[in-house]
Amino acid sequence: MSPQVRAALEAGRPVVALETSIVGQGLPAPHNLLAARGCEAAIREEGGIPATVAVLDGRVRVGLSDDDLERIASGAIKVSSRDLGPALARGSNGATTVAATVRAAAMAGVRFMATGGIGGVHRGHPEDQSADLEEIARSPVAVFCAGAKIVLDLALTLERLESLSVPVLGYGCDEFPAFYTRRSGCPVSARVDGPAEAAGVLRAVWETGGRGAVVAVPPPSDLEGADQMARQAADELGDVRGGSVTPRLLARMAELSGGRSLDLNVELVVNNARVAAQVARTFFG
Ligand code: PSU
Ligand code: MN
Repeated sequence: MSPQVRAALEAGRPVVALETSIVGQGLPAPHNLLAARGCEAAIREEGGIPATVAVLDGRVRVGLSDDDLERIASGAIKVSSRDLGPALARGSNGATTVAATVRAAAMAGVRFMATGGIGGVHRGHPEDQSADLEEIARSPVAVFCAGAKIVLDLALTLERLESLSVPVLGYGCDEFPAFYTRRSGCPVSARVDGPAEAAGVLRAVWETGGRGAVVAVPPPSDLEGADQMARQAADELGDVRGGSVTPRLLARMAELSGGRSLDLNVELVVNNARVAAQVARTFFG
């Protein structure tokens, strides 16, 4: 843990964890570092402390310097929760997914985390389910996101979260956002309006034995034609499977949208970090 994160946790200040797979794999330069630095700045503006997570030189790190961030941007393997052991033992540099990040956050005692979109059940390949879902169910961390990427099967993803007993809280919305669009047609399990209600609901979730929760924040704007582009990107994937599916789909969405998906991706992840910090501040206030 960085000294700042440790001191903030000891003082009961609002700490918000951030993932780095978005830096290492999800977004190309310069959007990746813009997103990471934008999230950290938004959390600080709201009076919070950012705790960006990665594996560096085989150590799980909670709270990165800007040099550390640049090392992740310049080349790191994708580390989901099951990859933590091998990455540590081999001394790797790793960019952590939501799954690995919530695990690290839980180990450090951080309760709030922000990302762009969580992983989920892939369209047409329901056997490809992100470890994000199980790991959120296990870790007492609230994950702020703009839903799950539109390239996923949202209805099946929500079914899995229901089976795993993970509350899906719509932040000022009744529908689960679809990352590039505000509406998906799929209902959330409960709606929360504003930081006070969100903080109160999370407190009650944790007091009644709940562990992880998803807080779904609608993206600031909609990407025109996102649904069509997502279908095309998924259709074109062919035999690609496993961990490279998500980065490939995101890259194809960027091409098909002429780069607009990248700008929206940066905007929405920074927005999620800001909302997470506002809720964390209310929670600890
Ligand atoms: N969604 C994005 N960008 C990303 C990811 C999701 O818009 O970079 C990353 C997150 O780190 C998420 C991971 O945890 O992809 C899910 O990958 P997989 O499906 O392999 O579990
Ligand atoms: Mn996957």
